[in-house]
Amino acid sequence: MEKMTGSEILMKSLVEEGVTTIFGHPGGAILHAYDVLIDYPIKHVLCRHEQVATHAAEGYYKTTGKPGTVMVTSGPGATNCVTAITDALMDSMAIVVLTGQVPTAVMGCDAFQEADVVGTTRACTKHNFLAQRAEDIPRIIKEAYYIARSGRPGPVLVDLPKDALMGHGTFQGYPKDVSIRGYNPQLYGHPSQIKKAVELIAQAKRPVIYGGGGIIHSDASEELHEMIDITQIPTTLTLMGLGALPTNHPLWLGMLGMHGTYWANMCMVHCDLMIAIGSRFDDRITGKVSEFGKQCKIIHVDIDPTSIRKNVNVDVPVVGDVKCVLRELNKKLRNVRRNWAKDFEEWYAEIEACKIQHPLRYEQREGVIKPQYAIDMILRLTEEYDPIVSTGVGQHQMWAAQVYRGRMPRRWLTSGGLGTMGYGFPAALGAQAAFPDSLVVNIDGDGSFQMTMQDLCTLLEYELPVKTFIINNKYLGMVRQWQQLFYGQRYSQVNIDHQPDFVKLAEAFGITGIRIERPEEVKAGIEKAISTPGPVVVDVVVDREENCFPMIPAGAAIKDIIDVGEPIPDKLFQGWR
Ligand SMILES: Cc1ncc(C[n+]2csc(CCOP(=O)(O)OP(=O)(O)O)c2C)c(N)n1
Repeated sequence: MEKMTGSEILMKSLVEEGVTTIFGHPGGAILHAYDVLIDYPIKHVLCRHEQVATHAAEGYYKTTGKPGTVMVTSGPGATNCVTAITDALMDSMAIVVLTGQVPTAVMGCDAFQEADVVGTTRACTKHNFLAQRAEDIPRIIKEAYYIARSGRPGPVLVDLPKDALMGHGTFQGYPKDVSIRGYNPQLYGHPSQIKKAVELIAQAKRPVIYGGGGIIHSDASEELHEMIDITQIPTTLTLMGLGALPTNHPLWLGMLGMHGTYWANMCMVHCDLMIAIGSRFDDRITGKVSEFGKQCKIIHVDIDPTSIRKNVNVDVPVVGDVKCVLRELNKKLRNVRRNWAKDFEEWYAEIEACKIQHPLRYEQREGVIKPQYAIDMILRLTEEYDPIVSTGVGQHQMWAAQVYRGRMPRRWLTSGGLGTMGYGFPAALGAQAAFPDSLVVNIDGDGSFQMTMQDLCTLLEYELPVKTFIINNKYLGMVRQWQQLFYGQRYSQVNIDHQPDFVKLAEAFGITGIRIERPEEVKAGIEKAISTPGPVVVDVVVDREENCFPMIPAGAAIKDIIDVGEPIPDKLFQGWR
């Protein structure tokens, strides 16, 4: 049996695991692994910040379905990943983060660049490991990837002390199987729960399907289509679920939630059955929980048993992988004798009326570019390329989600659970590294972009032709909107009109920069960005004070949704006016 250093064992294990790309940034404690990396067939993308590397790994995972890998040094390298690791946990992203650590002998001694990374990330990883000896590494790596991608996907961290990397151990081969005591994600729904679910669906008069990111994670969009084909039930998706159903599907209701479509939200209020699939009843969806789903029965399909009845009481929980459960459900639903579409005629008519009364709308007048117009045009003009679209966090994100035109899963990258500004650009970078020939479009905010824009270098170095469109309102727009609506227009620390000249900034990085300032320039500017080879940054200067509607104010019930141009009811000011 071969003796090798821990670093060699690590690289061999990663290759065996099928890892072909690592996003990372080197440093003292992880130096040895970086030295060995050179000799292995793994592409390394050197990001300029560890948060970027980690979001990039999320983008890689979301677009490929294969866990993303990150490698960073101890202390500051590892702590710089924490925001993105938390982001990955909240959005169920399978990533494996390999962190260097000081030698075991000095751990706990305030050694240079020491941080208790296992302790720090306990609450923000699905699981974490400390690999104390070289020979533990293959088992730990195998388990790390297995845990990251199985069940409800999530981030796993492996802390690698320097002596474990530099020390020698016997490599007994990479394990073929994994068995982790107490960890057995359940794939198939319980037959009696499936039966109950089918009974409820068969009787429903006003049902709605509310799908989430779980559909994407379990590659179940085909099964979802099938369910809709059989039952003809109108379907809405959460921010994380976008792409699971083509947005031109006749039963597609648009996104639901705080800034979802008026009619999708109304369906949640007026339905008699809610079929939640791979979604977790986030507060951005439920609004005031005590008012949520009072009028209807609820079926909840989820692989994570701990998410069942966490926020909302449900009538029929089905624990299992969304794909497996939908297959089982579809098999049974096929046998239900019912004229579905006919039975739902009244329900469809009601939804249609609501849609006509409360459409998504904005008015593009002369002079100044409406952000919705710019975003709509970006998505329209890129549609034919079947682009991968990422966003930052804020108003631009919500507008992009409202008019998202994706027809396929794994093409939409956005930070849902944690809402991390600075996510869009690195996620796009990671996706482009996975799909160098795809069109990757990052719709960003001027505030969000400034959080991670240093990695423009990385695009150039690795020939990643990401097209970034900054929807530039010179404000932390979403916060300004809340201050305007709920804090009596007292704007506090939201003005960011002191900002770099984004065109010059791009040029300083060796990248094409384009500015679009007038409505009539929008179309040509976007087309130029798409046709220009290589990475491009487009500064789209938009109306500063546009607000994002519809909106369910935080803590309000869904029925209190505010549409475009409607006055904000007094009770929502909570005394601040
Ligand atoms: C890291 C981080 N810090 C703070 C926030 C709070 N926050 C949410 S939206 C927002 C403003 C976003 O501004 P910008 O990126 O310019 O987008 P806009 O809303 O103007 O479209 C802020 C500060 C956040 N979500 N993430």
